[in-house]
Amino acid sequence: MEKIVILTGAGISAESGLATFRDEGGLWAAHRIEDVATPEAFERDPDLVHRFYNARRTQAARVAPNAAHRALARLQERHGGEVVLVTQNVDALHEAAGSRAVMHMHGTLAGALCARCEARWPAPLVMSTQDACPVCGAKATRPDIVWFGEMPHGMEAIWTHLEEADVFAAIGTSGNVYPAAAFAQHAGRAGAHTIELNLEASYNTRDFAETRLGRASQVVPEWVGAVLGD
Ligand code: BV8
Repeated sequence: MEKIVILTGAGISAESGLATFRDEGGLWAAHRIEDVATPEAFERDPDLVHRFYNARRTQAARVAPNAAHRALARLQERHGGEVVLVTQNVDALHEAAGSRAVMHMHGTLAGALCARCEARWPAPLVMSTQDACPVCGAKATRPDIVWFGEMPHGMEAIWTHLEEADVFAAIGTSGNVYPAAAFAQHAGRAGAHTIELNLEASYNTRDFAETRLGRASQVVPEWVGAVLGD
């Protein structure tokens, strides 16, 4: 049976009520990346960075998965071949929809990390510079999120999955951020059929053999239905 590798981005969570990054009124309209999503930003103003992620963590706790998340969980459940789900998203909506083994390449809002000893633990809803690391006691706790200039998680395994994929689908991502934006080309070169499911053609739309435009809650269940033949 076909091995399917999927990459999701902020667009799959948009209809659940979470802001994307680069759309109208998106996160980068309200904050500059340099001020809230880089290690230098955290060095410079950790309170501002904590405020940015506390707001997103609180918002993410309030929303529910939509039909697109549920369709991917159904695909994982019902497809005879391997389905690998990689997400750039830091929310937990794939898990809430029943997906398993989700690879959060950019980290998660649910995780906390010690900038001193690299210990990890479940993040409280509100994090602050006054929190002490439960392992080393340093007041150096940060969101367990991959910022710009930091290495995304699981890259070795992801490149191998892409080389083994028969189908690679990118869902709700603008194709602006690397290395995720290079996945379609990498999978295509290794022989995968590449498909983008998005509200509008992504920045790297030329890397895809097939494009299905529309809202994720529409096009993802349709695509999953076609794959499962039901
Ligand atoms: C690294 C966590 C190296 C934070 C994020 C120049 C050229 C190439 C690369 C670079 C360069 N300069 C710098 C770089 C590297 C940099 C990069 O790519 N920069 C870009 C801006 C040029 N990348 C990095 O720094 C990465 N690390 O390269 O490390 C290294 C090597 C060795 C050792 C150490 C380090 C790290 C990147 C990760 C950064 N962290 N997020 C947070 O979440 O707060 S990235 C951030 O953008 C999010 O994670 C998100 O996943 C990602 C991409 O955004 P999208 O998910 O695509 O969202 P976006 O809003 O852009 O698009 C939404 C899409 O949905 C749109 O297409 C829209 O049409 C669609 N949509 C909207 N509504 C719907 C919909 N679709 C369907 N239905 C709807 N209803």
